[in-house]
Amino acid sequence: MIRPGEHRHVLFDVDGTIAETEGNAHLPAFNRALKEAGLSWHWTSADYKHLLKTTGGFERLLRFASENGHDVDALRDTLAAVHKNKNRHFADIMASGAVLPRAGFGDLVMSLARNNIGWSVVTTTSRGNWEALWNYSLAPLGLPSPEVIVCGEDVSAKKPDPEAYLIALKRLNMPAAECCAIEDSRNGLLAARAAGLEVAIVRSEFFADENFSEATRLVDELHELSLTDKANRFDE
Ligand code: XBP
Ligand code: MG
Repeated sequence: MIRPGEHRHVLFDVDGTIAETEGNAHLPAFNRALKEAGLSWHWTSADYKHLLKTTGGFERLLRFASENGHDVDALRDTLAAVHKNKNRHFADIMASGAVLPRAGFGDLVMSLARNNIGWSVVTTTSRGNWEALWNYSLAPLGLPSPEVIVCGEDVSAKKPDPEAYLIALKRLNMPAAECCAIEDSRNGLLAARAAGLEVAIVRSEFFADENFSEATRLVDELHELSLTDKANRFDE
């Protein structure tokens, strides 16, 4: 079992882990931006589940274009603009208050703080998306700020590449053995494991049926990972 009480720091993935942002915000934001660009593409939830195998919103647009026989090079600039507009819509959706953190997230962070365990954010989403989530959904909970925040712009290779996790460990100046990660996707699990971290998976809307055999712990909800004040470790 993963025991962050035996770790000094917990590294949180964002999308799907801290909040169900994919179906509630990224997907509708993509569809709005695609429509505004005059493209006749509309992604269903099933389309998006397939496309989520690629991390990164821009990379996801390129994948869709390629899989559907479009001239990817000719569309590159258009899709870069669609991605930028998608992130504007994402921020608007977050500002509307439509996306709350997952149940138990605030209590988990507070339980870590009471046990002198720090937390950081390791995501390959755009920094603006993290900032929107933090400002509108998380900061109002009165949580301590994460120590380190690694986002998509900080890396040359997105998850499942371990780069984002390796950068976080370097900035924290901590070895992997003193930290653990919480993720919701196979790509995130592979990224964290390749950086040498133990991983707890929290099942999410789009990734619940993925192979998580390399995870140390698999839960349905974040409150299952909360620490008891006395035990100083994840409840079992
Ligand atoms: C997050 C993502 C992101 C978001 C979109 O990866 O894959 O692509 O869906 O973000 P992870 P951008 O949760 O594994 O860190 O559009 O900003 O790329
Ligand atoms: Mg995720």
